[in-house]
Amino acid sequence: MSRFEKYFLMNVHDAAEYALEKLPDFGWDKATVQSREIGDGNLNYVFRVWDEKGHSVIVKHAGEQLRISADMRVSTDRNRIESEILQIQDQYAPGSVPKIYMYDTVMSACIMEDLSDHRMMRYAMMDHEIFPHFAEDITTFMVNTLLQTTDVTMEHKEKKALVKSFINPELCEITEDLVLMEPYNDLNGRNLVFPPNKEFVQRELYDDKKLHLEVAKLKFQFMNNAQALLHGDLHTGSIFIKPDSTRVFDPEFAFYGPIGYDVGNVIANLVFAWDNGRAHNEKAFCDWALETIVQVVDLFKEKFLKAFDEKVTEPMAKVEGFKEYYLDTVLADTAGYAGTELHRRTVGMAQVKDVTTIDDERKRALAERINILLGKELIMRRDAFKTGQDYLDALRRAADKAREA
Ligand code: SR1
Ligand code: MG
Repeated sequence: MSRFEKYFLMNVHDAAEYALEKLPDFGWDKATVQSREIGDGNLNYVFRVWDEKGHSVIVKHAGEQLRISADMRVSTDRNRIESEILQIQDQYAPGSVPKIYMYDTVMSACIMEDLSDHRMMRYAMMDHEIFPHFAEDITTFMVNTLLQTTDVTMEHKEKKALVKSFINPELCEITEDLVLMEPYNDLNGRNLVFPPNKEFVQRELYDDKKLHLEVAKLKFQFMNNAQALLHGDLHTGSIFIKPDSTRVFDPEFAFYGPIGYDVGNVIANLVFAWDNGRAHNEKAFCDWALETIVQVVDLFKEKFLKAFDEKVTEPMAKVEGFKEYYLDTVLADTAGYAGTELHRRTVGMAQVKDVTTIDDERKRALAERINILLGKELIMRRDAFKTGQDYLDALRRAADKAREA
C-alpha cells in the first residue's frame, strides 16, 4: 500500500518519494533524485524535486496550519482549487501558467512544471531588473482569463457551475479580513505599523470615517459581484518572470469576484517596486515601473474592448453602450482595489519586502506615507481613474503631499 493514501504533512524526503511514485513515467534517474523546500509564501510548502539527468518538478503541498501563523487554519481544499484554476487559465491563456502534471485531493498536493529558469518577479524587481514585455504579457493574461470566464462570454449555466466549484470561503475570508477590514480598524490586533508612521496611520486610516464607508462598499462588492474567475492574489510574488516569459502561479485564492481586484493588485504591487527603486535612487528602474503602470492600465482597456467585440455572445451585453459601461465599472474597481492593496501591504500583517527591506528609516516612512495617500485617493475617487496617466498624476500628488506630512 502506498504511504500517500492518507494525508500527512510531507517533508523533503516524502516529497521526493511522492514525485517518483506519482509520476512513474517522468524518466526519473532514481539514484540521483534530490529534493529541497523552496517555499517562502505565507501558506504552503513548495518542494523542488530534481535528478542529475535534467528532470525536475515542483511539488506544492498544503499544510493544515498556515506558515504565516500556526493559529490560522484553512481548508487544504485550496490545493484542488489552485490545480483546477491553473488548468482553466492554461486553456484561456495558453503558456501563461505552469503546467499541472497531477493533483491529489488526499495529500492536498499537486505536481507542476518547474520554472526555475524564471525568477520571482518581486525579488527580481528588488534587484531593479526591468521586464519590457511584462505589461503586454500580464494584460493578455488578465483579459483572456477574466473576460472569458464572465457571463458576458460564457454560457450562463456553465459559468454558474464554475462559481460553485470555486466557492472558496476560507481563503476569501482571509482577504475580507486582511485586505478589506483590518487596515482600517486593526480589529484583530495583528496589524504591523512602522513606528515612525504610527500617528499618520491613526489619522489617515483608522480615523477617516469617509474612507471606511468607501472601503465597506468595496468589501461587499468583493463578496457579492461574482463577475469573473479571479486569480485572487495577483501580486508580484505570484509571478515568475524572465525577459521573454511571464508565468502566473499560486492562484489558491481563486474565486468568482470583481475583475478589478486582480488588475488593482498588479498595479499596487508595481507601486511597491517603484517605492523600492526610489529609495535606492534607481532612476531607470523607476521610469520603467511608472511606464509599466501606465501600460498595464491602457493595454488592459484596449485588449478588453477588443476581446469584448470578438468574444461576447450574450445579446444584452451587445446592447449599445453596455461595453463602455461595463469597462467603466471594472476600471473603478481596479482603482479601489489597488488602493486597498496599497493599504493592507503597508499596515496589515502580510507586508511586502519591497518596502520592509528599505533600511533607511526616513525613506521607508516616506514610501509608506506615499502608499497610504495614493491608496486613499484611488479609493475615494475611483470613478475618476480611467487611464494609466491618471495613476501617475495621483502618485505625484501623493508623493508631494507625503513629503509635507
Ligand atoms: C494569511 S495569508 C496572508 C497573505 O498571503 C497571501 O499571499 C495572501 O496575499 C494573503 O492575504
Ligand atoms: Mg501566495
